[in-house]
Amino acid sequence: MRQTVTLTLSGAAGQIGYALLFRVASGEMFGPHTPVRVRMLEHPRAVAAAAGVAMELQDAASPLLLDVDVTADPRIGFDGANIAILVGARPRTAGMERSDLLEANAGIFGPQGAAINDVAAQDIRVLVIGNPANTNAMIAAAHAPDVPGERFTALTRLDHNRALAQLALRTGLSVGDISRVTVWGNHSRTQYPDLRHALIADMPALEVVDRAWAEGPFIDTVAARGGAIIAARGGSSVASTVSAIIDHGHLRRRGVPEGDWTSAARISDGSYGVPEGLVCSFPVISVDGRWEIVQGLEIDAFSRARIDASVAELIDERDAVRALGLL
Ligand code: NAX
Repeated sequence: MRQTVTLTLSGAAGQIGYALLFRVASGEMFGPHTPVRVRMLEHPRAVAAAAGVAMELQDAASPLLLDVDVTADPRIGFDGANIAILVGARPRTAGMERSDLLEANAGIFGPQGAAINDVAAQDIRVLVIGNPANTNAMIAAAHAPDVPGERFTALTRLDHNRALAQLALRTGLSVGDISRVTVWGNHSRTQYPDLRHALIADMPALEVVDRAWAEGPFIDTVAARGGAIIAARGGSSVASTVSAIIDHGHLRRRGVPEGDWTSAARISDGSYGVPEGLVCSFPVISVDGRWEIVQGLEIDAFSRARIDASVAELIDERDAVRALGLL
């Protein structure tokens, strides 16, 4: 048996939490030999539901599951956490202004960041799923001054996987033949799935698929995929999100295959002209468990405009949170 992992999952009674926890119990998340302690963090109104999920998790009778706790208190929930997956967020409801949404989420992610700072394990890694994921990750990081900023990421591997899937469907090849796809920017409709550096069966992607498709329908389909799934199944992506969370974790711990990279939103160090401090999706590789931005990619005028448009949205979100005095 390897060292144990303490996983704190916020929003654990929700759809993603319900799907994710059983893949943790089966060993898919941390491997078949890693015992896991699960801390379920929920809003007080959903603690009873979370307790029901905890009962089911116990009934999975997994030898990997050391123990399962449920709490509404972030200071208890993040105590000793090695991995925090922050799914619980305030969704936008009818009539809600964007500033109300940002304020409500800052009220969740600020205190959670502060609790992570004070009580999590030294090696804590934080992955934010709850939307607006990039800005929520930025807020959490800002409230955890003792935790290195690069430990906070927001999930864009789902967008990356969606881009791989579209390219595989278009070419009739396998996703295993595709590398070096990048998703830049915000996890929102402004994101930029970029094929400029992608390879398909070792050929430049833009020599395999036509440029007009890569610059139009491809981007639109990937960026609108979440909405298309809601329209088709009457609910947001759940199982594919969980797969992407697992991919993100595996790629960080085991490393990205040689010559490839993945996408993750992490705090910008100014790379590619993205203002420092914004949490932006970049091409990344994992070096000793740290996400490092792939450097030196050529950015042409088309890419520049697309990246800038998504970064402008991130700046807007940051400024709105600042104006509310929450950052
Ligand atoms: P659900 O509404 O099923 O679950 C959310 C859970 O969070 C609920 O159980 C709720 O009680 C809990 N919660 C609310 N406030 C909380 C707080 N302060 N502390 C702890 N828990 C709290 O939503 P679900 O389908 O699980 O999705 C959750 C979030 O993921 C949403 O914000 C959604 O927008 C986001 N997504 C992000 C994706 C990404 O790629 N980054 C893709 C999928 C998903 O849409």
